[in-house]
Amino acid sequence: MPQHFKIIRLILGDQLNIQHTWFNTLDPSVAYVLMEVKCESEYVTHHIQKVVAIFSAMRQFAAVLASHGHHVHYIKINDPQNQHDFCKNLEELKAQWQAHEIAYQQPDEYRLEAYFKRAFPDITPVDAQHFLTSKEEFKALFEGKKTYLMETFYRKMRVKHQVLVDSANQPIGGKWNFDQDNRKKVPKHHQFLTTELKGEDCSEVYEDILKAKIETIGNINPRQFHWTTTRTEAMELLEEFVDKALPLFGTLQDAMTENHWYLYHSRLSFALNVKLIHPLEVIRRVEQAYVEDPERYSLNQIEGFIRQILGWREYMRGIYWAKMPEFASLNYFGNKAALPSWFWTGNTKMNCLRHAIKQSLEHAYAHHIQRLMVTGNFALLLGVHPDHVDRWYLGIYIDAFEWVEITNTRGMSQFADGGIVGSKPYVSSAAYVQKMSNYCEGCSYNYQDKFGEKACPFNTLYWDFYVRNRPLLERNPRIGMMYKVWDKMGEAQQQKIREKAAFIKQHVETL
Ligand code: FAD
Ligand code: DLZ
Repeated sequence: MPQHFKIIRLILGDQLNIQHTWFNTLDPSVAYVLMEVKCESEYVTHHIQKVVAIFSAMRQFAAVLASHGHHVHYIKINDPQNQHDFCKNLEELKAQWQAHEIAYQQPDEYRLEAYFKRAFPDITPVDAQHFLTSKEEFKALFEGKKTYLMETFYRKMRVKHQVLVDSANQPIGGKWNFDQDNRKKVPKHHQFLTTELKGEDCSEVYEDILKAKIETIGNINPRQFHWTTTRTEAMELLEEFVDKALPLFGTLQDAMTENHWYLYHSRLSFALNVKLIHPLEVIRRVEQAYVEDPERYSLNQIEGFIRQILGWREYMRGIYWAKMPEFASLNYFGNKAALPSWFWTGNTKMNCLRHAIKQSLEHAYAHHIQRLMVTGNFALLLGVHPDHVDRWYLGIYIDAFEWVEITNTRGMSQFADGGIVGSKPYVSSAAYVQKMSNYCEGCSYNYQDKFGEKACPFNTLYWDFYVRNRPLLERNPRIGMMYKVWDKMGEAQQQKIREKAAFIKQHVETL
């Protein structure tokens, strides 16, 4: 008996939101469609763990929907009838089922929004029911302003969602921000309290990806796959985080160490970004921990964590929709260099970069400060074209979806937006890495040296960055001081820095 459905509802790989109102009623005239398509797997070279995580999460989500009684049609990557194009597959099913309506949820990426608008000009997408700010709301907040500070936005969000505020809408604890308590290094001999989630076997998905010959980067152990790919696992991860990591999250959120790959970070970004879990669920759970046990969960831990999700995550999405598509081609400094080839192997003598890159290849993960102050910092100091930097970040990280990747990379990290996201570039010499990590201890380079053979390349490139970008940065009130220091340095030292920087750039492949 041929099947007939009146309505086809598409679910994208990052729309695995079981709490969506679409699923509130069982309707035999509706078929839900998920599809693994090559165009999504190949618009950038993804980390193998990212593709496995997405396919695995999609397949399990489809099974949950079916177990609830919904009709689900799932197209796998190697299915012979798969045309590897959302619209072609949908049109074919529409004809086959004699359906008269296609529906889809608002995609998170501009690229896909444009594609669906072109293909289905008469269809209005439904809300994905995940974010806490609408695109229109954020656009209105931004209207007529060159910048709109994250801090201003975050405070509005605290009040709007009544998070950590009292009855007069003032911040609990008397302050909106506890950042100054949150910049500690990992103490020597620190025993980490966090543990790994036990891995699952993902060999079947992995074999399918190999068979489809999808080009990927990075490593995987398909029998011990530890990323959360179901809502149940995401809820477990949240509980584990609250129990083991939250008590120290804030204190050590900027710290880096060779001894642990995620320290006290939550690893919830993938589950959040594919919508297995809702941001308010996470925020409310963390708030509850504080209310129940304020001694164990001090306010700097709680506020520091909530700021990331209620503040940064929503803010980045707002910037994305307010500034795309122009944002994707911004290159404030006119940078042109390529990324060194060791960004794909980690084979460099610079210990911080070696560790952050090898860890990214191993786990498809690095935490915020590794991304910002190690790899991102180095790329900016070297003058790498932001397109190359974006592609690397969009490919390598498990949680990388353009709306949150490009705003963090091109905006916050590379300052290619000239100051929309941040008020000054996040660059530093070796001093920052030394202060916040144990990377410099085992390094072939000397973090205190600027010119010698063993001088840390960050030190020279740091000055080179400021000097070559002087016309663009000198008038920035947060930076002007740097040029005073440079001018006082004296010609001989300045010349040495220029020569050393030129040497480093010429020999970057062998660093
Ligand atoms: P935690 O440290 O435990 O933080 C909790 C949650 O807060 C995260 O899961 C995430 O949802 C949110 N969050 C924290 N910082 C940010 C931020 N700056 N922007 C948006 N949300 C934030 N995050 C992504 O989700 N996808 C990306 O592609 C991505 N690319 C980045 C690129 C660069 C250059 C930088 C500097 C940061 C990037 N981030 C990105 C932000 C951040 O690094 C990751 O969200 C975080 O490392 C994920 O790990 P976690 O879940 O353990 O985070
Ligand atoms: C990232 C990704 C990958 C690798 N593969 C698929 C896929 O085969 N099918 C799918 O529906 N989604 C996939 N995704 C996630 C999409 O790229 C994501 O939905 C868009 O980036 C919109 O945010």
